Amino acid sequence: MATAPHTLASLSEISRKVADWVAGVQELTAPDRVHWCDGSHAEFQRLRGELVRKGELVELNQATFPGCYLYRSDPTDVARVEHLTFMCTRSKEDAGPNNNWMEPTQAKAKMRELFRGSMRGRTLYVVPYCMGPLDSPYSRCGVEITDSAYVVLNMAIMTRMGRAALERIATEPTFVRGLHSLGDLNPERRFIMHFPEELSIESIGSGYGGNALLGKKCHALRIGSWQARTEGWLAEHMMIVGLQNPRGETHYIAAAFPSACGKTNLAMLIPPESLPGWKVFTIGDDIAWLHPGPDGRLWAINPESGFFGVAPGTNAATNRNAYETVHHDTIFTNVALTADNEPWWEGREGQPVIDWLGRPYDPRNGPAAHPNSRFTVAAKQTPTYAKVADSPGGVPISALVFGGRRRELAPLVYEARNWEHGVLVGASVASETTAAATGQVGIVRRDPMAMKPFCGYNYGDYWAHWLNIGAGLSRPPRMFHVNWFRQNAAGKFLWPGFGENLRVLAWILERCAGRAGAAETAIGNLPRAQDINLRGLDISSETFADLTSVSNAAWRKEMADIRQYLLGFGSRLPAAMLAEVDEVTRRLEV
Ligand code: GTP
Ligand code: SPV
Ligand code: MN
Repeated sequence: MATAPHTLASLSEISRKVADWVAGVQELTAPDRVHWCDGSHAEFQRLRGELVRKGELVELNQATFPGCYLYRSDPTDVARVEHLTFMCTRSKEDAGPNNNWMEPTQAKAKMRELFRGSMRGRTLYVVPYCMGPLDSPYSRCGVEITDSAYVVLNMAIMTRMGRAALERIATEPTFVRGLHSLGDLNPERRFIMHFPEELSIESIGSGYGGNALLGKKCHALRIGSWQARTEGWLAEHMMIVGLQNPRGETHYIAAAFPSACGKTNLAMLIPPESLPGWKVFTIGDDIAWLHPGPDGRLWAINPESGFFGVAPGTNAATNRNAYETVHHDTIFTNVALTADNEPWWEGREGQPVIDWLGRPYDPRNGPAAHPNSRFTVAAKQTPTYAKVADSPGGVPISALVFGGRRRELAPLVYEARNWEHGVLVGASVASETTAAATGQVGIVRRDPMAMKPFCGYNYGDYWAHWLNIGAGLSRPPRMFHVNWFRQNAAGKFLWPGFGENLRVLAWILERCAGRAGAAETAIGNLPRAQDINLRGLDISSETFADLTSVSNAAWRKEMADIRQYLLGFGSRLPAAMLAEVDEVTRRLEV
C-alpha cells in the first residue's frame, strides 16, 4: 500500500495562538532573526557550537569531560533576585505578604518599555516546552521566548523541549507565556514579573538560573502553584526519591528543603556499605507536582527532565552519583578551572588555577568557584535515574518530608501527629539563607514548605489549600521534619549527612509501615537510639542524644515566634493553623 509522503508542518504553523503571540513580541522587541526551536540534537549542537565560536562557552577537557562546557555569567548576575521578583495579581491580598506585589497594568507598562527593542541585533528563540512527561495528564506546557542561546541550551536539558511540546500545546486551551530578554543585564533594569491570572511571565535583565529558565521556578512553582490551587493539586519545591528496602519493598518520598539545603544530594543518595540491600531510584531533585489519585493517595511527577544542581560540595565521597553524572554532556556555570582545563569547585579534589571570573586563582579573592555555581545535566544521565520518572501517572508518595538548615533547635528528625499538624510543621520551616539567592548568607528566616521565594499566592490561602488537599486523601502520606545541619558549639555538623541520611529515611518508612518505635515529644515523634539503624556509623550516644534533644523552653519561644509569623497573614490564615499552634504550645507546657 502506498503511503502518503511524510510532511512535517513548519513549527510556526503548528499553533496559531503561539504564532500570534510570537509576532506581537517580535514587533515589540525587534530581533534580527526568529528561530523556532525543534528540540533536536542537531539544533542543540549547532547552538552550542555557535556559543563556543563567540567565546560565550568554554570547551572543557574533552578527554576527561566529553561534551562538557563552561559558561561564565555576568558577575552581577549569579543568583535568583528575590527583591526583584513580583507577583502581579489584580488584588494585592491575593499575592499576600509573602510576595512582592505590583499592580498588573503598571507592571506591564514598565516591562513594555524595557522590552521595547531589547532584542535588536539578536536572535529571538521560540522555546516550546512541556513540564512533565509529554503523555501525562498532570503535565503543563509553556512557551519561552528568549534572546539567550544559553537559556535555550539549558531549557533543552531541563524540560521536554521542541516540536512535540508545541504539538501538545496546539491541542490544549492554554499555555504559559514566558517572555525573557537579557536586556542590558543591568541590575537596575532587572525584573521577574508573574501574571498568574493570565498565566504569563515577563523576565528581563538576567540570564541566570531561576530568573531566566522560565520553566523552572517561574512556571513550575509560582504560576504552577496558582494553577494547582485552581485545579486541586500541589506544586512544590520538593525532590522525589524511591527507596527499596532489603525486603524488596519500594516506597517514594518527597522532600521540601530550601534552596541549597540538600534536595539534589538526597535525590541521588548512595546507601552506605553498612546498610546493604537498599536501592535508590532518583525521580526528581527540585520540583514535585502532587496530585490526589483516585486511590486516595498522593501521586507525584517531576515536571523537569534535568538537574540544575549546586556544584560546590559535590565530590566522590559526598555524592558519587552526581559526581559521575556531571562527567559528560554537562553545562557548568561559574565554576573554576584546573590546569588540565577541568571544572573545579570547592570540595572537589585537585587545584584551581582560574577562578569563576576567568582570573588566575588567588585565595585572597575568595572562593575559586562561585558559591552558587551550578551544573546543568540531563536527569537520564544519573546512574540511579528511575524508569518510573517518565511514567505519566507519577509515583505514589508514602512520606512528605520538610527540612531546613538550622544549626540549633530543630532535631535530626521528627514526625507530625497527623496531616493538620504536618501542615503546621511545614509552615514552621525556618532555614539559614544560602548563596542560591542574592543577599546575606546564613541568616535564619521563615521559609514555609521551602516555598518562600516560590509560592505564587498568599501563604494563608496556600495553607488552606494544603489542609483541603489532606482532607480529601483517604491514604495521606505521613509528614516529617528533618535537619541534617545541626551543629555543636564548635560549629561542627553533628550528623554525617549525605548517604547516611538513608538511616533517617529508613526510620521514616518504617514509621509509615507502622513498624518502627518512637518517643513522643511535644513537637512530634522522634526516634530513640534503639528505633533507628545506627549500625556501622561512628556516632557516640551523646551526639545522637544531642541530635534528638528537644528543649521545651527553646520550643516555647519558637512556637510564640511561629504564632506571630502566622498572625501576619491576617484573615487569610486558616483557623486550623492557630489551633495546631495552640495544641503544640499546650503540649510544651506539661
Ligand atoms: P537547590 O538546587 O538550590 O534547590 O539546592 P538543593 O536543595 O538541591 O541542595 P543540594 O543537594 O545541591 O545541596 C546544597 C549544598 O548542601 C551542597 O554544597 C551540598 O554538598 C550540601 N549538602 C547536601 N546534603 C547535605 C548533608 O546531608 N549534610 C551536609 N552537611 N551538607 C549537605
Ligand atoms: C533554587 O534556588 O532553589 C534553585 C536554583 O533550584 S534556581 O534555578 O536558580 O532557582
Ligand atoms: Mn531549588
